[in-house]
Amino acid sequence: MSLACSFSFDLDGPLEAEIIDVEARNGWNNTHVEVEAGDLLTITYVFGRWSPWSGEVFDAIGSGGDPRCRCNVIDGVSHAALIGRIGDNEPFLVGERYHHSIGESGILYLGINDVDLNDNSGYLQVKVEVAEN
Ligand SMILES: [Ca+2]
Repeated sequence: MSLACSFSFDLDGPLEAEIIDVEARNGWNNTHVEVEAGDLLTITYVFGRWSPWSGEVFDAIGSGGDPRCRCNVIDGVSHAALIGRIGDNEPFLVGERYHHSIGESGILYLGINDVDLNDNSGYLQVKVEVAEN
């Protein structure tokens, strides 16, 4: 029996991967990851808990609750969920995993779906991977 030893990984381009802490108190955390339109962006929740108010903690899915609450950055999305934004473009839900080809170029920001940051605490650790097209 012989094993073929010529693996050929035909990736579309270099893969950049970073582990980033997203602080609940910071609003939009600058990941310093720059993406370009057409890149395949993958954001994966690794671990951590954060709190949008004292007394309760959540992960990247957030608290659920009333999605129409005025406390949210993105209406209709779980309060305290992990959200993202590229440059000054419209924010989007990340949750536990985001995996899409993106249509915008700029710096990636990550944050909590919460407009009142003063009573927040904790952080989530996430993995950000960018595959260039
Ligand atoms: Ca809050």
